[in-house]
Parts: sequence; structure tokens; C-alpha cells
Amino acid sequence: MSENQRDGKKNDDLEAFRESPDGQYLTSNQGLRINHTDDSLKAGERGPTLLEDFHFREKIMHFDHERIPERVVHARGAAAHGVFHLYEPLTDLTKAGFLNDPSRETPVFVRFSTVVGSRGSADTARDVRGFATKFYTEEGIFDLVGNNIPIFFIQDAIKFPDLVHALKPEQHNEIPQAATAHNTAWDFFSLLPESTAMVMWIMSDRAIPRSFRMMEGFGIHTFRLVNAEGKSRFVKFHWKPLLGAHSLLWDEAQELAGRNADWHRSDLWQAIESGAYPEWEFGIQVLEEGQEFDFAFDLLDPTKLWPEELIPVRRIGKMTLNRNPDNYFAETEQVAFHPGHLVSGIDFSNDPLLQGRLFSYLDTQLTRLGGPNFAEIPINRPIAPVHNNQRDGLHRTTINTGTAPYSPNSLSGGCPMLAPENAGGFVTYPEHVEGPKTRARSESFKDYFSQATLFWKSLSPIEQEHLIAATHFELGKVTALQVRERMVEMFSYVDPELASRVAAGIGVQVPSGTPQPGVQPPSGKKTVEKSPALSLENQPSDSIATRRVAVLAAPGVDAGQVSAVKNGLTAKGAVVEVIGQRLGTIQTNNGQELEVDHSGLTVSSVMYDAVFVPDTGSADERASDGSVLQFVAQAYKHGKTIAAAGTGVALLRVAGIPGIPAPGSDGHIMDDAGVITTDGRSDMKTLVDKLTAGIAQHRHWNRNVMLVPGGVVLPVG
Ligand code: HDE
Repeated sequence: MSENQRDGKKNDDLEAFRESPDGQYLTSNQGLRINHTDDSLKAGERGPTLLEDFHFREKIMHFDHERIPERVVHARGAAAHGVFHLYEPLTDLTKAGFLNDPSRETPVFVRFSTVVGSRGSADTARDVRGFATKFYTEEGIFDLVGNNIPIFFIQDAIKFPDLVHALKPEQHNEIPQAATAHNTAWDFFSLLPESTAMVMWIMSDRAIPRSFRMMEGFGIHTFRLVNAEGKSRFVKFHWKPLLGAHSLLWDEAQELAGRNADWHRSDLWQAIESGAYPEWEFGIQVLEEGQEFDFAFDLLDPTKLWPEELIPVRRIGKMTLNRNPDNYFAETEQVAFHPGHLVSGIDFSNDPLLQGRLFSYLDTQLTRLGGPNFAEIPINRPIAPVHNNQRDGLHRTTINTGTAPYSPNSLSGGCPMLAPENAGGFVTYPEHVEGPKTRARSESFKDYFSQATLFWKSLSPIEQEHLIAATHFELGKVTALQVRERMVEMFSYVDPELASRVAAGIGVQVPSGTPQPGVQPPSGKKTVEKSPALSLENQPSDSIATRRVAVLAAPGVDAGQVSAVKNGLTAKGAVVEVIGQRLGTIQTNNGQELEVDHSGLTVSSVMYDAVFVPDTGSADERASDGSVLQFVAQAYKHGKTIAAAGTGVALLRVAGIPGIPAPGSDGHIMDDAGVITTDGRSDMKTLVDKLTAGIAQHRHWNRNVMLVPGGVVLPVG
């Protein structure tokens, strides 16, 4: 299968719109061949430009209008094409074609994003990540417009403009970019108890993912699945990454923002280019209608998750992203998602956040994509045929034929016809609803803290430590004392220990005795005290696929060690790169030339998951290179696996890495909390095995390190 065939029918559809300059003449937009484009047409070489220069005018006119408004939220994103395969028919649950037929390959286009930052902001900001999937099904488009966090800040869409205005840079000075660490964001959080659970997630490691490929995805809202008999069940949608969910440390995220602002998008791009296609399993949690009121939380409340221990996630299919876009603007920028892009067999619930989104996403495209015809943009076109009586408008490209663009008509034989249900016609689930018109909120939505507490209790001690450190950073940037105080009060309703640990870092006292806003969850309903699924430390850690390993080389480097590590780890799917002082080649101990992948100037340890420091013989130029010493010290500080052999071990000593055995350990391999060392050069297989196990573990939190806000530092002295 060629690269371009991987997402089947949608790819064929896109082909008609692709342009390739290969072997072609430069032309105007009207097809006129151009023979000079470097000088404007002037009256004399030094004279004024002439108005008749149509080529100049066309070129500049187009350039002047190249930008469209960025998304009001989720402006910064990266996307990829792929396919979805169902494992087994779900006909008992839904009549959606792509969830009925396992032989089908459904093309998808997925856009990942940050929420708050502008289009040019850094990828590694602390933020929710958007995870929006467009399924091009044979029965029309289904968009699952989700996030990498299973709950949301607010319960009703009418609060969304307030939320976004509070989070975005402050209006007087447009500061700070892509960050919630400022007064207005926390002013808002501190006054809105329903946001507390999500604030906990944002302060956790989930908000700084290691990679888009290592994030879970959630549809968040409760939707419905409806089968051919018209039976409806409640459902929540999940994406489970096969590489597991993993995160950066805040210290790394901040450094990456400067060293490589495109960290996540280049990671996604490179993985796909190298054939290491990112994969997620599609999961569903299903509840019968009769179970709607069995739980301590309201199914319609988007600030609540369904604990997986109570309602297991059934994995029903797999999505593989296997092709990068051809053109960022045409595809990633112009793609228009909408939770109301639905197929028969899936329907909405009355979640008031979802209901509001159903208005917003169509509306926003009018400004962003300039009119009502955005569904005709190639990336947005369904692979199912489109026939209706909508006509005209800006940027219309369809040439509708016939004479009767209305319904009913007789002049076109009544076409396009209405589709009966058994021909796939969408029929809204006939849920019975009644009630007085009111702007009230259900009492069942007013338990604001129990799931914030659940999240806190489900984290491991190190994750809790990171969360506290994040609040110290964020609230440390809040200059309004009353906001910091109110936030600590909010945390005190989640957990007293959490509140006092937050308070200790931001110069405020924990209040005592203020009544908790909202209500307690109803007793006697199903709930859990702890949900292991919420801790990243319980994610799979059995693979090193696509993990990045740096080999710090220098003249005289042991060629055998380098190739053992490179071959051993590459065979397990890792990406091993040789770092040298400069680009070019390095002479090895056996006289070969070793290719350098990156010079030390262009990379840093935050771009790698592990580091190997091989032997370089007696004259080791690395020991006097501060950036090399910093590289290993930083890898240690961030809990990463470090391996060294021979003079490499001596280098770790110079870098101040604790726990290195004294010289003369007879070639034995020592492993002290992910610091793997050997004096000798012999048993590289064991070293590679230990390195592999260490990398799979992601981080080594059991090091003899001191924890401080923003990460970990080497012990003093
Ligand atoms: Fe969005 N959101 N949102 N949102 N959202 C947009 O649509 C909105 C919400 C999400 O990659 C906008 O085309 C409202 C929840 C993603 O193109 C806009 C509310 C969730 C993306 C919009 C929400 C999301 C958006 C901006 C409160 C997770 C990026 C541009 C009811 C379930 C999609 C655009 C992409 C984008 C409105 C809340 C996810 C303005 C009113 C909850 C992943 O329409």
C-alpha cells in the first residue's frame, strides 16, 4: 500500500484537489505562464511601479489575505490522517454503520490542540489538549470533539465566554501567552466551585503530556447509542493510547517551550514519517437508561467522570494515524469540527454543556472560514454523497443542476427525497422531556468537590507532589492575595492536607470553618473512594517504542558499545541518536567514522527519554564540556534512565550524579534507581536489557533527590 492510499476513500476524495508543481511552469491564477516574478513592472529601472502590473497586483493581493482568524480557542494544533477499524459488530448497541461492520476501514482525521494559546504559542504549555476526531463514515461525518481530560471546567455552555475571557491573556496587556498562571484565570476559578475538579486535573501531569501519541482522549459528555430497534443507552467515549499515557515534568515543559516550541507537533510528524504510527483503542462506557439515577453523580454533569472501576471501558476498535497532511493550512487549519456532526445510531444527551456546543461550532466557522459553505472545503467534505436544497453563499463551489431547489417539489420528481429510517434517515431519539422554562441548575449538579477529592486520592504520592508544585507555580504568579486565599479555601473543600500544602508555598493561611458551597453527594448511590485508572503511574509501562535515547559520543568512543546500544534499542522500536560536539563524524576506538545525528548545541536532555554515555578511552573531551555534564545532570534530575560504561561512568561522577559505585567493580553492571553503570566493556546485552527496562518505566521517582516546586533537583552537597 502506498503512503497516499492509507486512508482510502477520503484520500481518493482529496486527490482531486491536490496541486503539484513538479515539472510545471509558474502561472497566474488564470493560467497565464509567467516569465519574470522578481521585479515589478516599472517606468524605467529606477522609476515608479505601473498600475498595469497585473502579475504584481494578483500576487500581492493574495498575499495580503493569506490569514484567516485563528480559532477563538484551540488555535494551536497539529493533525494527521488515519483509519479506524472496529473489532466486533456492536449491532446490539447502535445502528451506526462504522460501529456495525468490522470489515470496514473508516478514514479519520484527528486534530490535537492546546486550548488557551495563540496559533504561534509553544506546544508544551500547561493546558488541556484538544483531541478532535473526524470519522468519514459511509453514512456521513461523525465528529468526536474531545479533550485529553475526561471532565470540563463548567457545567453550562453559557459560562464558556466567561471562562475563556478569564483564561486568555489579560485584556489590558495581552499577557501571559498560553498560560493560566495569572490573576484573572485564578480569580475566576476561585469564584466558581464547579471548576475545582478540572483545576485539579490541569494542575496535574495530565496537562503536560509527553506526546500527543501518549495521551488519553475523552468525549467528556454523555451521549446516546441507539440501535435498530430504537433502544437507547447512555455512553461515554474514550481513546486509550497503545503506548500508554505519559507526561513531562513542568521543568522540562518550560525548557522545551524555548528549545523547541513545536515539540508535540514535530513528535507526531516524525513518528508518522518514520512509520511508527500512533494508535489508540476506542473505548465505550455504556449504561442502561434505567441506571441513570444509580450513581452519586449526575450523568448529565460534564464536570463528572464515570469511574472505570464502576463502569468498565469496553475497547471496541482501533485507530491508527498513518499519514501526515500534505498542507497545514488546507487541512489542519481549515478542518471544521462540530459535535453536531452525527450519524444515525448516535445521539445527544441533555448535558447543558453539550447542548450549547451544538450551536457554537457551526457559528464559529462563519467567522473563521468566511461563510456557510465550509463543508465544501476538501478536508471537510464527507465521503458520503451530499444532496440538498442549500444554495449559493460565499465561496460556493458545487454546481447544482436542475431547476427546483426546494422541497416539496414536483419539477425535480421530488428529489432529493427524504430518507426513511430504514434507508439511514436520521431520526432523533424520542426522549420524553417536559418542564417549566427556567434558568435554574439541577440540585444534582451541585456536588462540586467529591470528584476533585476522588482525583486527589487516586494520584500516587509523586503525582500529588507535582500537583502541589504546579499550584505553587501558578498561584505564585497571582499577585492578588484575596484570590490566592480563596483558592486555598476551595482546595480545603477537596482535602485539608492538599490545602495546607498548597498554602505553605504561596504565603496564605488555611481558613477554618467556612461552609462548603454546594451540596454533599447523595448517600447510598454508587461511587468509589479511589480510581486507580486516574493515575498515570498505573499506565502500561512495557514498551520503549518511539522512546528517544541520546548517545553522548566523543573522539575515541567505543564503537562496539555504541552499536550494541543502537541495535539493541532500535530493535525494540526506540529512536537512538548520536550527539557529538559538532555535526559530521567522530573517529571511534577502532578507527571507524561514527555519524553524528545532532550537535550538542541543538539538543538538550529534555528532548530525550534516556541517555547512554559510552567509553571514550582515556582522553575524554566530554569531561570538560559543561553542556555534556549538564545533559546528564538534567536527565538525572528529571528521573530518566542513564547508562554509562567505562570513562562514561567517570563522567557521571564529574557531573555529580549520586549513587555511582566506586571504580573497580569488575565489570559488574550496577543499577541504582535507573542509573546503570559498568566499568567493563563486556556484557553489553545485560546493559541494553537494563536500559530497556528502565526506559519502559518512564521515570525513576525513587531517586535520592529533593523535590521542589517545578521538578526535582540534585541533593545539595
Ligand atoms: Fe470547544 N470550541 N467549546 N470544547 N473545542 C471550539 O470551535 C465551545 C468544549 C474542543 O481541532 C471552537 O472550530 C463551547 C468541551 C476541541 O478544530 C468553538 C464550549 C470540549 C476544539 C468551541 C466548548 C471542547 C474546540 C473554536 C462550551 C471537550 C478544537 C474553533 C460549551 C469535550 C477543534 C472551533 C479543532 C473548538 C466552542 C467546550 C473541545 C468556539 C461554546 C467541553 C477539541 O466553537
